[in-house]
Amino acid sequence: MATIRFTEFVEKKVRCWFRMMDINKNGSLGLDDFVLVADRFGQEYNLTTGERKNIQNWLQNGVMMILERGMSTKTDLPLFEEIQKDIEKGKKVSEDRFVKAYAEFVTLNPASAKESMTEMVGVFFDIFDNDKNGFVSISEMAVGLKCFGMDPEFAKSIGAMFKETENPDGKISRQSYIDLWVDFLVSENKDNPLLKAYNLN
Ligand SMILES: [Ca+2]
Ligand SMILES: [Ca+2]
Repeated sequence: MATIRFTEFVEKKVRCWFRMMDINKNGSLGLDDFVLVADRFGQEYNLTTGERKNIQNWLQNGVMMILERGMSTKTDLPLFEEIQKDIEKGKKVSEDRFVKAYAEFVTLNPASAKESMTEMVGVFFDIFDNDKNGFVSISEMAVGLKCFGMDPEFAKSIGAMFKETENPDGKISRQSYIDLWVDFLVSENKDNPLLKAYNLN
C-alpha cells in the first residue's frame, strides 16, 4: 500500500468532515452531537427509543473505531489516546485537536488508518440505508443529510456522482459509497467528485 502523507489537501478534507459530524455546530465533537443526530433520525422515521439508542451507538462506535484501531496498533499514538479517554469521559474534542490526532494516525499507520476509515464509513452507510436493502436511495440520502443538518436537496447531487444513478431509482451501493468516501478522506485524488460537492477544489 502506498504511504499516506498528511498534506494540506487532506487536512482541508478532514476539517470539512469534522464540521459535518459536529451536528450542533458548537465547534467540538462530543456525545451531544451523536444524541442529536439519533433523535433527528428517530423523528424522521418514527423510531422507538431503543432504535434511536442504536443509531447513537453506531455513530459513536463508528467514530471511535478510528480511535480503537489506532490504539490496537503497536504504533504509539499519544494524541489519539488522550482523545479516546476524553470522549469516554463525556468531554468535547476541538477541531484542531481532532485534526492533529488524525494526522498522527495516517502518518504513523496509513494501512490501519485506511482500514478503520473503511469500517467507519460503512457504519454511516448502514444508518443512511434505513430499509436495510443494501442500497441508499436518493430519498434515504436526503433524510440522512437533513438529520446531519445539511440541505436535503444536496442528496440529488451526491446521488448523481454514483454510477448506480444510471438506474432510475438512483440507488447507491454500499461498496461505491465506501470507495468514494474513503478516497475522499485519505487520498490525494484531486478528481474525487465530493470535492466539488463540498466546494473544496
Ligand atoms: Ca458539537
Ligand atoms: Ca435502502
